[in-house]
Amino acid sequence: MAWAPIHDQPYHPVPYRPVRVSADDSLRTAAALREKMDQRRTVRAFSSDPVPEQVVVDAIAVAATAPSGAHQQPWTFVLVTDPEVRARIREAAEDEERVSYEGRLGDQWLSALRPLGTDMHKPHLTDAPYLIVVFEQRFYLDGEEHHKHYYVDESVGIAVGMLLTALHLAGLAALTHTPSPMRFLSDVLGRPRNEKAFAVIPVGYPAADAMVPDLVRKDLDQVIVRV
Ligand code: IYR
Repeated sequence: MAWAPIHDQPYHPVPYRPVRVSADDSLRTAAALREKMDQRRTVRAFSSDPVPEQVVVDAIAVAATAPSGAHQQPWTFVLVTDPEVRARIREAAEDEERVSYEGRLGDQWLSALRPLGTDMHKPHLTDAPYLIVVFEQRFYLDGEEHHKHYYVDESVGIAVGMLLTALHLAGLAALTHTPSPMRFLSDVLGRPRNEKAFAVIPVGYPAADAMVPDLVRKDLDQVIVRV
């Protein structure tokens, strides 16, 4: 069945009968995934080595399976490869970041960022072979008619999480970059007025000399509360 806007569609249930996975297989799969995902790191230094585009397209396809408010799938993934467009994005992002790092962020925010070693320079925006610019669709635009989308941030956040997972499992590195403000992305990429930039995700292989901060994840007993 082809996609159509979901508003005004009737409820049409169909059977869902996935094969039951044995407890042993579940345990094995979950433990392996846990170990693999614990190796994911946010990378800020990318190699310009080429990456098969289909890997990135498949990862975006994974993201687009995310659950969403009222199944409205309120996302657009702009896959940017054009070096000129990437250069324009970098220039505009660095202009904003300069203002941020030179005062807009404030002392508390700057000290929160210190362990990450970030600054106003964003070479990843031109070094990584792909930028995925994620836009959230605040509403559906049908001619002049607006249809509000629900739980847009939650939906797009889940989709981005799935995107980062898929990219990592496919052997690629990524960075969740949120230049602020992000308005310039709509202008540079010519996006319609129902869309708002959510994140810029450079994707590629890490640079051969990539370094990451020595960060420690919380223990599980700090993040799980059993009731
Ligand atoms: N957007 C800025 C600052 C920044 C903010 C947070 I919160 C981070 O986790 C990392 C960076 C930048 O990209 O440098």
